[in-house]
Amino acid sequence: MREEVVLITGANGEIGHGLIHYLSNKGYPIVALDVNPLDPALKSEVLTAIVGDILDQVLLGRLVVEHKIRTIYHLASILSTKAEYNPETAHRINVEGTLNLLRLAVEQSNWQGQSVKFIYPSSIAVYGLPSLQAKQNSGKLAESEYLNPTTMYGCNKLYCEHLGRYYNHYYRQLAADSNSSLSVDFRALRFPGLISAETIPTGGTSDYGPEMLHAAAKGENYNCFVRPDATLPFMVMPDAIRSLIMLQEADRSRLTQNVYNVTSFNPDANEIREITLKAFPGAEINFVPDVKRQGIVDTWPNDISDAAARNDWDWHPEYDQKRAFDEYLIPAIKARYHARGD
Ligand code: AKB
Repeated sequence: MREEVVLITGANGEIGHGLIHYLSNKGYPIVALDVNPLDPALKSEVLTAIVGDILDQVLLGRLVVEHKIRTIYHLASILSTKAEYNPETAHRINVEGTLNLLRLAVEQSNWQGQSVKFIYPSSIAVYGLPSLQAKQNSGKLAESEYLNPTTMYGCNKLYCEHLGRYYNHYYRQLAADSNSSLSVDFRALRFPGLISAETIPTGGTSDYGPEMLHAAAKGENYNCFVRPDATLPFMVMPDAIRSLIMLQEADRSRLTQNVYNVTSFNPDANEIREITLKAFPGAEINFVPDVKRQGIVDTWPNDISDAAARNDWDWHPEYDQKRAFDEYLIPAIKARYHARGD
């Protein structure tokens, strides 16, 4: 009999790192898929590491045959800033790639005669506020507000939320009509900017938070690409991983929606600079705003409401701003670069 596995796409990314550590500690067999060879540090934690593209239908077909995939964490995507350099390529990877994985979930469900869970990280990029004034006055945005994304990445994420909802509904209906158990159980989280002590993101627009801290710890000067007053919601990686697991484990009958906001704290860029300077007094951090990246941040919300997640599956972040920096980010980042001798 084929072993039941968890499939993680985009396994090499920063969420992938945290998720692989977590799931492998819990004893889950993991099939890790990424376009680049898996970080050697993760190799011993997965059952199989596959180098390949989510647009490669043959590769995905092979996955269906070779593994019994019970849960898919589809993390692979091109982030917001990078997507603007080549929007059509981003669309192919972010949208067609997601569609391929949804189809894989259907085929797996068909083989197994049971539902396959599809966990999808969406983003605050799905929001698009019309002006800075609206951003400042809109408070905590609920899932249904201001869904007018201005970036290709935001459009892709919003559309894929809808695709997931469609697959949920279509196959549930089909299963009911044909008395089968074929179904895709799609669940999405809208993440704020994420900050990890272990990895630095690439190609995102909320990257100034993690980049500032990591640069200071390495003794490098940092030019922050947004204004001091730029504000976004953030969360640290341990909470992001917890939220993915909690949503995956949540009782389906309690879920009132397919997409849930999760968040923790929402500092402006100057606050992150102040905290960083306190931890690394010699650091040099200047503000050199980039018009395009600042323009993206100006359309994303200052804060989002995670009330539905709190209500439906008892979500709450374990790290507020103080705890995130004092107990996780600063000690772990110091230890990391100290150990490497930077
Ligand atoms: C990005 O900046 O593109 C991501 C995100 C907020 O989804 N970090």
